[in-house]
Amino acid sequence: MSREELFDRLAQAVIEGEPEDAEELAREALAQGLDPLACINEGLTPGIDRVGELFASGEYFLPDLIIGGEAMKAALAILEPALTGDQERQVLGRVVLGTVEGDLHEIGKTLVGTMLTANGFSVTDIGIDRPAADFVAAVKEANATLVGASALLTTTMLQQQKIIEALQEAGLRDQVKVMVGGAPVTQSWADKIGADGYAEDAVSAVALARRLVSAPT
Ligand code: B1M
Repeated sequence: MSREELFDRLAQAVIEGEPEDAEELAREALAQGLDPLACINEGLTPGIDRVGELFASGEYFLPDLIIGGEAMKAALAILEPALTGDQERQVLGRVVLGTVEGDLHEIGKTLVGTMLTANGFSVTDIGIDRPAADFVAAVKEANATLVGASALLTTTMLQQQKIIEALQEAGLRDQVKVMVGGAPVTQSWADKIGADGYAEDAVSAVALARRLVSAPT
């Protein structure tokens, strides 16, 4: 199977909601020596974006969204360890990462965490649907230098602002840089709420995190 055909079939497995096919194709891609990040960016992501479009246009319903997400997760479970590798690295910074309160979307957040880990950050992933207080507690616990808040819904973006306010109230705002992301989030939103940075995707999240901790890019 050619590289393009494999990417196309990965996308199709997500669109059709076939976790087993997605997993098998991911294994095949790695066996062929394909770059796991390219499999994600050129196969899985166009697939899940198409699922989102079909949902938005009313052709897909919630179960389709769920099974599309499951298919993407099944393939990521195979591809992500290949991104991380197992070399020992110098820790560039300690990151507390989570999806904000009221928001159950985990795939993008987890991918950002994997990429940060793969690039030398120590990541405490506090999960999904996490209130601002949990971010604050995790910053204290991990003595973190960076906070990453993911939000996928226009209604939950507001929680990113709550996290910044909670860090201020806890006297921790000077200790940590805050980065925000997620499909509806923009640079102007990040500026408006006083975040230190916005990243559009997992690759730019790594570049941003490096910049925020002043590591060479
Ligand atoms: Co939901 N959902 N969903 N969903 N879902 C969206 C986000 C939506 C755009 C679909 C649509 O209508 N087209 C829409 C939001 C509309 C809006 O508010 N603007 C939507 C909706 C409406 C809903 C529900 C309300 C549906 C309902 O119940 N009626 C509901 C809400 C539940 C809740 O959270 N309270 C809901 C539920 C779900 C599922 C749980 C079923 C499922 C998630 C499964 C899971 O995560 N385990 C799901 C899915 C799969 C999607 C879509 C199709 C895909 C999201 C995804 O995983 N993308 C999504 C449409 C879309 O985005 N195309 C949609 C792949 C992932 C790699 O990308 O998460 O964008 P993404 O992350 C990227 C970047 O955004 C960035 O880097 C990542 C990697 O490149 N990034 C960061 C993300 N976080 C970052 C943090 C950073 C930096 C970068 O720094 C900290």
